[in-house]
Amino acid sequence: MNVKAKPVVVVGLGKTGYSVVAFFAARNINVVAMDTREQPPFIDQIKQNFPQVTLHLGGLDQDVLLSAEQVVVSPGLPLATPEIQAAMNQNIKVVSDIQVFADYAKAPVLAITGSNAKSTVTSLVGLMAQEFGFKTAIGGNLGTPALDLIADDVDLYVMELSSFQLEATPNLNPLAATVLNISPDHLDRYDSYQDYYLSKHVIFNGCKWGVINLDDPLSTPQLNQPEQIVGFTLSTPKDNEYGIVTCNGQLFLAKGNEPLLSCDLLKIKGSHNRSNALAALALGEIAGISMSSMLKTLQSFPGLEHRCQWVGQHHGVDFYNDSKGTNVGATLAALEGLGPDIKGNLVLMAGGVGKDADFSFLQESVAKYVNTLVLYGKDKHQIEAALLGQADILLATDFNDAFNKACTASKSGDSVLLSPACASFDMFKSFEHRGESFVKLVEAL
Ligand code: UMA
Ligand code: ADP
Repeated sequence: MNVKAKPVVVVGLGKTGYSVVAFFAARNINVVAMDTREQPPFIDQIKQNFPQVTLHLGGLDQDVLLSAEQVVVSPGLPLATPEIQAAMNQNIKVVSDIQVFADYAKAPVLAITGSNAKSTVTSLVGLMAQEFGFKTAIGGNLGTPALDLIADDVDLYVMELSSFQLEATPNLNPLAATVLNISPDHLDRYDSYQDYYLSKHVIFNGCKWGVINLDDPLSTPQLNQPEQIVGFTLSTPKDNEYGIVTCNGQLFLAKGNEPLLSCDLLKIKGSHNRSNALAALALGEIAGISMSSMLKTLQSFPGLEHRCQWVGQHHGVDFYNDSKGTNVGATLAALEGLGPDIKGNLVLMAGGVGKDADFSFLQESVAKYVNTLVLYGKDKHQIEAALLGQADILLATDFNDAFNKACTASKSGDSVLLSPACASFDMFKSFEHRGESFVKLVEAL
């Protein structure tokens, strides 16, 4: 190792930070790592596997940051953190792990962001590519850190990217990029709504193809224009666009005026999922995946756990787990997607950490589809104030109490939907933990 070289400073020792340390250590690059926490999640693994790495814990060391060749900052830590800002002001290169990934990845990259649907579309396109026979690496915000995916034999990278990752990724240069949709989220981290959605639009920097949601103006590139554009829409598509056509009274996914697949054959339900299927087709075609592989995958993909997932029926009541509904836009999509198919009354369980969201955007859909709203968690009173009068509201003391109240409020033929419109961190480790807790309560009935 060249110990005299300026170090790469890795900030944050969660999943991302560990992957960055491992990546540079494997290339004999001098790494220093730091975290604001005394006991970050991957500290034991770092000490054991990379004893040569110098550690600074319990705060960010300004002098070390200013001595860096480059700083690789984890997505959970805002760039506005004063020590990071000070480094940027001294022209130290501060980037995300995604920028390092972009610098090293040799195969084409499909880059997917948006306020919602990222994981669904990323997984769908990844499965399509695998079905076609591409050696496909799938990850990013979805779970596997980007640098863990770098390998010489990869044919295609399919990457889910968050605004937190993209804000420090100036040069991604993907084959194709998409901002699937925009609705308010993470307003506790950004100064304004515009700051939030513009941070996503750097995904188009240097990209060849932009895949645009024609139903959402904020999905259109705002900062840089891709060389070519493919649009998708839930309306009738023009030539070379993806959309929906009606044939003999049935809805079909279509390209231009050519019907491709009856929507009844999709396992993922709701108009939002039709939009997701169209986005996946557009991205997949650009990557060179055959139409037959894509349509086969669309017919077998059951959807991901915790996304509008039917998890059981007890005493005639259907239970749906949409724990990944962590913002208002997602809960809106769940209500609009499931609502029309629900025959009896709908009981919605919502609450948690609201991230400064405006819950009044839910008013219309709640009034239309929800009979009883059971609210729990840190920001339950904010939601209550925004939705007063739109449905019967019950306030719960904790998650178990919310579930019991939802069960009491429902009878045979009704449905209970957990779609919190909030993050889970006030009561759970993650949205998965929240969804699993819901499923356990359903199973115990
Ligand atoms: N943190 C500190 N001090 C530090 C560094 C981090 O307190 O010095 C805190 C952050 O405030 C945050 C937590 O640690 O609360 C985790 O942050 P992290 O950057 O270490 O997170 P990782 O474990 O590396 O996981 C990240 C993504 N998490 C976030 O962006 C918060 C994961 O997305 C992603 O799967 C993983 O990298 C691999 O790419 C999760 C997520 O919640 C699913 N993403 C947000 C979302 O989808 O809404 C953006
Ligand atoms: P992300 O990775 O962006 O959070 P997911 O695919 O995990 O996206 O879905 C998250 C939530 O968003 C789900 O709870 C689902 O109800 C909702 N959702 C899925 N597709 C869409 C869409 N096209 N528009 C709006 N909301 C959606």
